[in-house]
Amino acid sequence: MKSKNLPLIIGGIIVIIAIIFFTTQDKERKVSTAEDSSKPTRIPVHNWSSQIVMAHVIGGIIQDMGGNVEYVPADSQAVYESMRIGDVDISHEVWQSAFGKSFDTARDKGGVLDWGDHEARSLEDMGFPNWIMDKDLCPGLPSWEALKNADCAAAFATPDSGGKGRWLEGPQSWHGDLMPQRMTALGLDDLWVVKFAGSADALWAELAAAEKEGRGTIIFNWTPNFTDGAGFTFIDFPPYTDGCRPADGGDGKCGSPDGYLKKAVNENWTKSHPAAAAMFKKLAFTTGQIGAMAAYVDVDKMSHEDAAKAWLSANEKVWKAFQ
Ligand code: TMO
Repeated sequence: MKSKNLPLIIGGIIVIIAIIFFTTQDKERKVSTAEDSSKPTRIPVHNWSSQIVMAHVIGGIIQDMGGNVEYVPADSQAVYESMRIGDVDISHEVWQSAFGKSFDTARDKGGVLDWGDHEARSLEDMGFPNWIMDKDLCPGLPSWEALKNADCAAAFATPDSGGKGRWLEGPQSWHGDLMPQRMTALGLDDLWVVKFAGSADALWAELAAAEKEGRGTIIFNWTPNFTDGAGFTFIDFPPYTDGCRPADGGDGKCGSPDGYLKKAVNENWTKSHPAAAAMFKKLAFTTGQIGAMAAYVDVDKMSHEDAAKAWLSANEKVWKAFQ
């Protein structure tokens, strides 16, 4: 009798051990997420595609963990002070060239923490589509010294540029007068003028228009972006060194840094939302991943929300590893 029941008893014990094992595993996972306040994590939204898509990607990851999120439209310079005083909780694309100074200021005042870098490095600078070199519109590019040539400048004139060559800068909210200052410092302003685009979309429209018209164009652009690998070259300016910019006391004769792409957080949020904070610290995207987020919008013309959903479903292994 006894020996007949033995397999049943052993089987029963195994099942009970398995149930205990899996329920405690599950509990452990839920407990860490349940530590987080149900207050929404406030994620800032700026005015370029990868940043907006990544906001929704991160929001989606936090929601998957059981958390709540809110998207807050924010100025891309003022956001660091907003984060410091707790009006937004995180910043997921701190670009060194454009925002390093504002980030440093907020961090040094206290209340903002450096939460680590993405895997991608960043560059934000003036450049041009490669067909301009194929057409030889400005011999000597990508060296900035090619811009000293009057024939080169003339090939980059537009109706609003007063006969000078035009640099189409991004919106002035990104880095103020950095490019006009650089143009003057390098002695290029007799031949060239800076105009500001109203939006990132205006930059991409300019690329298409210039190609159609067969005229030169120099625009502000950055990497990681959807233009990576699509035939865009950044101009080689004199190298960046710490302090070379007028805002930092320098003479302004320098290009942009080979920069970091950083994450930052409000310190109190890391205490109220420890599970989301641990995930966000681990989160680090590559150049290819960030370029793909932008391409869903700027190439495939998806909405930012749909782009984030598409990215999340195509890259589940990537983001599950951060949780
Ligand atoms: C901050 N940006 C990526 C537009 O240079």
